[in-house]
Amino acid sequence: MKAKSLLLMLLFISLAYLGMTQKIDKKNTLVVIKTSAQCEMCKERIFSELNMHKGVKKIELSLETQELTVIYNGVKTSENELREAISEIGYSADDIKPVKEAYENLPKCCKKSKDQ
Ligand SMILES: [Cu+2]
Repeated sequence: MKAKSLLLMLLFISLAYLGMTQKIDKKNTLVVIKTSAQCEMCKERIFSELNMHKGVKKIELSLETQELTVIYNGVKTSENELREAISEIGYSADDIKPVKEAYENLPKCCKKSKDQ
């Protein structure tokens, strides 16, 4: 009887723990997005946009690989919302194309090399 209740307690504890870790994961979701960022100016533009975006916690961008890493709260936003936000300021985000007007307004050095 005693062993049974101990086992039951253990089960409850592990279930509660599992629920907790899942919540923590969802609130700290990581995504890597391939962008069309070309230079430091692009980096600044993307950072200032995403820093205002709800749920965004941490951003990193490598200009060498053009890969943007974002840690975000998956309850407040989603990877597709992030991609949309990037496309709205003129950059491609994975297979989402940049919004045309925004892209055209970018300085020449920030456009894709084929358009320079
Ligand atoms: Cu640029």
